[in-house]
Amino acid sequence: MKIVDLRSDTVTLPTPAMRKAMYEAELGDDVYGEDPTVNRLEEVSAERLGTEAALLTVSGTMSNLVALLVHTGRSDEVIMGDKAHTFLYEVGGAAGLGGMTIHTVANQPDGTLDLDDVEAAIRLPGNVHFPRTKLIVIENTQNRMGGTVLPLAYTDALGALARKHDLRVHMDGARIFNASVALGVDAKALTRSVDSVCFCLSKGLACPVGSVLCGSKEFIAEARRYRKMVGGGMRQAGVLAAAGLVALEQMVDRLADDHANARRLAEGLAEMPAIEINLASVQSNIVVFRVVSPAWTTAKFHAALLDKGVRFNVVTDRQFRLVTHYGITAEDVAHVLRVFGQVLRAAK
Ligand code: TLP
Repeated sequence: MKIVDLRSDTVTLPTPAMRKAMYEAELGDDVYGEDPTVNRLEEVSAERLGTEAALLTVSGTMSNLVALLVHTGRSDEVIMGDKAHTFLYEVGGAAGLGGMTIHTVANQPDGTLDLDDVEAAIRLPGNVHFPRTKLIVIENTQNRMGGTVLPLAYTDALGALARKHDLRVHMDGARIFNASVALGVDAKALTRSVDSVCFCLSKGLACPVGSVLCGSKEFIAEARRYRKMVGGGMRQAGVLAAAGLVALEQMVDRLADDHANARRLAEGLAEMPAIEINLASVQSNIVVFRVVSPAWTTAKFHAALLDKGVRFNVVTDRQFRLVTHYGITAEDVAHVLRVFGQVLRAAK
């Protein structure tokens, strides 16, 4: 049976060029700062995102945690969306390991945080009762809202608001290159108003492991200490960085194919009466939809598709997520739409 895996872009396998680069990578001990391939990836990443410095970490979760640790002190408050990955899916590390308070504001359907909501969430300084607000976290693209892309004018406006209140901004840019490709805007511009940003190598860019945290020289020097603290000091990590360098060179522009495939999927699903989908939210490689027909429960629908070889994730009750990526072709999309059609027709 043909299997099409749309659970996540994290399931991507490294390309032949990556495997070759990994095999041939020049290596050293990165905890001593001596791995030339890691050093090169960090330089190239900083250049791509317009920051002074960068740091290779194990995962997006580690990059976000380390960034939050650098930006805050004990009990300090961090404002983020109620649908932020860092709030929902990072095991509460900010509280559990960093002693931070998280103050959520509602993510809007387009993935943004309303600037008035953010301003209202900022604690008045000087009141002995309050934790201190230190940081705002935004996510681009916004995974849970369906891979929505934060526009440049928005990130600039949020940055200005943060500066007005002397706050820092961290961008969880796990899929920042998807945002850049979707908007046709250089990633540098999307990060010019934030103090730190991380992006993932191991999602749409198809690397086996890794995320890169970017920021000022002082920020990265501190981040390097916290990365060590949380056990993320890797040694001959150049084997991973080598794949990252290939990814930045060869795998960014092709994200447009993933976006086109997601669009096709979404448009096909929109024609099926049992399914409800907001086409406006499909802006990158993620498709979130609901099954509204009473003929189905969440578990029954999920199992029926899995049984036909189509893998995807449940988001919440009746809500599902499909993610396109390097391993998915236009033919796979056509196949998946045929299977959805068959399964839905059989339920009538
Ligand atoms: N997202 C994964 C799962 O954890 C849900 C996925 O399949 O989408 N920020 C964002 C916006 C993410 O989507 C993810 C991973 C992370 C951070 C964490 O990255 P990793 O998995 O490398 O720790």
